[in-house]
Amino acid sequence: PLKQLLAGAAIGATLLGSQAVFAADYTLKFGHLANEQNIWNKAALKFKDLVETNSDGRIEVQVFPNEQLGSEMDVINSIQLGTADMTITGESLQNWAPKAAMMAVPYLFRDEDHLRKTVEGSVGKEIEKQITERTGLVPIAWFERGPRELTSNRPIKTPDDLDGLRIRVPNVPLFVDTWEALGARPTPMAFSEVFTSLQQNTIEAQENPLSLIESASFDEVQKYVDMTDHVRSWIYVVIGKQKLESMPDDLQQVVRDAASQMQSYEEDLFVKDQQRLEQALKDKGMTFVDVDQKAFADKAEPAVLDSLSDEQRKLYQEIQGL
Ligand code: 2Q2
Repeated sequence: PLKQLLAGAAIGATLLGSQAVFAADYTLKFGHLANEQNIWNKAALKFKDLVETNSDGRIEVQVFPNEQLGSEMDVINSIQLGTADMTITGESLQNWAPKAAMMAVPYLFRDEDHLRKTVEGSVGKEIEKQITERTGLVPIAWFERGPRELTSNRPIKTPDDLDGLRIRVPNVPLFVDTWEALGARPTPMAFSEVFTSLQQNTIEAQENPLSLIESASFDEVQKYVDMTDHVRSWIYVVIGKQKLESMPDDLQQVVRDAASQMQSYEEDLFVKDQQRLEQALKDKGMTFVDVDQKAFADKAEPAVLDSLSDEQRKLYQEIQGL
C-alpha cells in the first residue's frame, strides 16, 4: 500500500508539474452576447488566436458567446470584480460614464464617415477616458455597427403607428426616454431574455442592428423589420484595467497589437456582412418596411435634447459640428 501511495503521489506530482509547465500565466475570459457565427465572435476568436500565438502561450483567451458569461451588465460587473476580463459593450456604459451615451444618440450620426470622425477624434478620446476612469474598463478596439432597426409583428411606418407598442430596449436610459417620446412603451431588458419575451408576448417589439436580429433568430418571433435607421453607433471591446496592468509590458503590448489587428479584421467582415444581411433575413421570412425616417427623427429630437445633461448636450453639439 505504501508503494502504491508513493506511486500515486509521484503521478500527482508529475501531473502538477506538467500543468505548471504548460498552463498559461494569464487567462482572459472574454464573454459577449452574439452567437457563434456572428462577426463579433469571429473577431473574438481572431483575437484569441493572435494573443495565444504571439504570447507563446503565456496568455490563454477563452471566448464565451451567447451571454454564456452572463448578460452585458453582468459581465461588466464581473470584470469589475475580477471574475471575467473582456467584453463587447457600448452605450450601456452610460449607466456609469455619461459620456458613453454619445456613442448611440438617436439620429445624431449622418453617415459612417461622421461616426468615424467622432470615434477617432477628440470626442472619442474623451469618451474612452471617462469609461476607463468610471468603470475600470479599458477600450482596446472599436467596431462600427449597422444602424438599429425596429422589429415588430405589425408594420410600423410612422411614430403614430407605435401607439403604445411594448418594446424592449437595452439598459440605456436615453433609449427609454426616446421611445417613450415617440409613443411606444419601452422596457429595459437583457438581450438573452428578448427572444422568450417576444415569444410569450410580454413585449411586442425590439430594436437592434440586422446583425443581432439574425444572431438571436428574431425572425422566428418577429415578422417585420421597420427600417427606422434610428441609431448609428459603434461598440468597444474592453478589458479590465487591473487585469491588463497585472501583465508585464511585453504581454500588454501583445494584447494591444492583437486588439488593433482584430479591429481591422472585423471591419472587413462588417462590410461584407452588411451586404448580406437584408437578403438573409428576407430569406428567413421577414418583411422589410419603408419608414418615414424624417417623422421619427423630428419627433425624437426634442426628447433626445431634453434627456441629455448639459455636459452631454455640449458633446452633442460638438459632434453635430464635425
Ligand atoms: O440590444 C442590445 O442588447 C445590444 O444591441 C445593445 O445595443 C448593446 O448591448 C448596447 O446597449 C451596448 O452597450
